[in-house]
Amino acid sequence: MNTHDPREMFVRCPSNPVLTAQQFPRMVNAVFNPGVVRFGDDVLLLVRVEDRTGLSSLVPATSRNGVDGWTIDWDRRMVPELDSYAEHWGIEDPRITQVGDEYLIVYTGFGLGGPMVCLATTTDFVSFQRQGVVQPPEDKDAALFPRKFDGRWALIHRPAPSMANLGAHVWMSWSPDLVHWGDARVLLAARRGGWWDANKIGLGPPPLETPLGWLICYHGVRPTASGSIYRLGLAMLDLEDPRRVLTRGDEWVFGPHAPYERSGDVPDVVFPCGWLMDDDGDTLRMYYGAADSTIGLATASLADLVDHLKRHACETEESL
Ligand code: BMA
Repeated sequence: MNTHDPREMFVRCPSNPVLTAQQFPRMVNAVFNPGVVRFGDDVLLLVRVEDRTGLSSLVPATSRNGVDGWTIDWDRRMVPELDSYAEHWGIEDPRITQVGDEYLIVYTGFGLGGPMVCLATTTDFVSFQRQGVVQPPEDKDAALFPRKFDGRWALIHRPAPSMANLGAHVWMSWSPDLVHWGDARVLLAARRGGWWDANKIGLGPPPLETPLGWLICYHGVRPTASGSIYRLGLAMLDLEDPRRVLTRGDEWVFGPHAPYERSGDVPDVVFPCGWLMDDDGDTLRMYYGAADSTIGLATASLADLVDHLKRHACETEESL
């Protein structure tokens, strides 16, 4: 087994996993892949909760310090519209972008045609206004930027090709109104061959605005003889034109090592859907699903991540 290396940039919270199914008021199977925002004085996780039907809903959990003392608002959960086409088999993996007082929740609807990208909005995490399907199946791993560029919203997403051997890449699409989408193009391509992020990649948390650009964290899925390994890498996009990839790292920066990441419903998975910048402007807290079973928290210094990206900028054409 790979053991922990103290040189890793993301440091796991000593009380990991910070949230488990046992803390929920109902018997549920797994809690994972939460969207994350600051809400009032609290950290709010919009947790993907898979109950014992196998289907998922999204449940808000709040905590003052983002580590413990969670209040789980079972009654305020976003319940899938099981009689709809788009959410017939549940709702999953929310990524939340705050715009003014509004929260734009981009989530996966597990619908009759497969996974698709859906949008809901809320101001209070009590009532959720569904805005419909924004990318048809199969498509997932999507999030919005918090501001428009030249009057257009930008969405990062990951359509799945019908020919899997051609690779599943990260795309960007544009919309004037969050309803009509187009100008789609590949933003980051899955690499090929032996790379950790060969063949299939997808966005993690929403893009993070930094003075140097939009920091992107994405997962790479490496198939092995005993299943897939989900690991995380970084890229930086141009601040004013996020279609421009300034830097893409060569190495992964976080992968499954801890026992709760290495075993669970889906072993060897770390899957973040949200991160938060602390008031110091440097401490980045990443919340992630661990082995599709529990929620972990890992912290990194933004300065360290940026420095790592510079030192590990991939120069080969395979990064494009
Ligand atoms: C992805 C998504 C995630 C899940 C991951 C690992 O395709 O469906 O919800 O955490 O697989 O199983």
